[in-house]
Amino acid sequence: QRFPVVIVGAGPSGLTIGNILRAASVDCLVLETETRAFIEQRPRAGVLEEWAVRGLQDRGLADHLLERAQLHTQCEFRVEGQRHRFSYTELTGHHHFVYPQPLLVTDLLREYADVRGGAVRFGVRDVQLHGLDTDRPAVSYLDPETGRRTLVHCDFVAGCDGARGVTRTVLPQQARIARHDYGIGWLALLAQAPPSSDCVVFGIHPNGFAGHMARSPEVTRYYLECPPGDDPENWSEDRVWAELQERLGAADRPPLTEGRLIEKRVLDMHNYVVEPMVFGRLFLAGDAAHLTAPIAAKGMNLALHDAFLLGDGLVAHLTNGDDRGLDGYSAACLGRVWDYQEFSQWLSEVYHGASSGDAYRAGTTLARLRRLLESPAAASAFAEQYLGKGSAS
Ligand code: RFL
Repeated sequence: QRFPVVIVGAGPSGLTIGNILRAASVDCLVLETETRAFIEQRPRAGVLEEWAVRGLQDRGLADHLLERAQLHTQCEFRVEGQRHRFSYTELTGHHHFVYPQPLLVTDLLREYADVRGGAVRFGVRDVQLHGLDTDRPAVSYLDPETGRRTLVHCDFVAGCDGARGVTRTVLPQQARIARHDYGIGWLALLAQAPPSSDCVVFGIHPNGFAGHMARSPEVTRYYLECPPGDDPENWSEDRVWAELQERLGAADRPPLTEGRLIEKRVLDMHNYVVEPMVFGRLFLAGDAAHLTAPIAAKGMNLALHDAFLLGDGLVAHLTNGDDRGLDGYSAACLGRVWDYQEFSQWLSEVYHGASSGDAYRAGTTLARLRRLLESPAAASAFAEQYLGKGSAS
């Protein structure tokens, strides 16, 4: 078999690249370890930045999203029982879109496979990459039906297989992977309960950070800071709701609306960045290349930014022999990646300083938050970073 491009991973980055290639009639094959039903339901992100939605829209990939996404215009910090609203749209004229990741993946997959005729194999096992430093690379995998190894020749491999994938592991020794460990955990929860606020709420509390994010009228995402590596079984429904009520409590608001927990997992908060994002004919995109803990809700946005640049770069090379996009790919992605990494670190201190057990850090954290709420210059700098850099390039 031969395809100009093999895309490893059917997440937001891989499927966006596949759609861009198919729109230009470039053939490609997407390889995915999970089933279609599984990836169409896997809950994860939900916050999309305006430039990212515009980038999807420009490529004909946002019709459903624009019909169904909610617009978010403000967020709220809760500290010591007080509520502090931060209206970023009032300040900047820009907003966030909230659209659950499984819906976006479903839209992208339908468009890719069912409308644009893209090839995809689900349930593949033991994906291996070959000859990446030659101009005749290949990818092989175990076919789930026959159990036989299938070899696919290609010109390029897009490594879009996320944080636990295989493509990052084949990088040569000299590739630089910069890592940062926050030393904290977040218990990530999905509750079968309507949102308890019309916006994202951040609870800054000595017991630890807590977050509230609407996902749909029936489902709400919550986060609770916990020790890294904590066992989700330590968190009974009663304990979860008691901590959420305490950390997100506000004197002038009724208690949160409780509901059954449908997801409960501990995320160890860490980040990494692979530099450069290219090795021979392998181009990494999304979480395969860089992870940002969900502190600032940036991961899916970065994955889409990479996908736009890589999809467009591959099309330019394969249809016009124009190499500029591919040559500049890594540097163009990494500018935004490092910008978002820095913002995540800054925001992490706001969220976690008060519960660090260190009175000095708690003091500076609260000063940071006060400045953000009181100084117009600090507020507009925060709004700009929270909403993400403007261009969809
Ligand atoms: P994905 O989505 O992980 O997709 C990778 C795909 O590759 C498959 N795969 C393989 N396929 C073939 N061969 C292999 N060897 C393979 N190994 C893995 C996987 O099954 C999967 O289908 O990566 P992609 O496309 O780079 O997209 C990245 C985003 O998914 C990620 O950054 C976000 O989910 C991060 N994130 C958030 N980002 C936001 O922008 N806003 C948010 O509000 C937000 N909230 C979150 C999040 C991530 C979370 N978790 C679970 C880490 C909330 C959570 C809880």
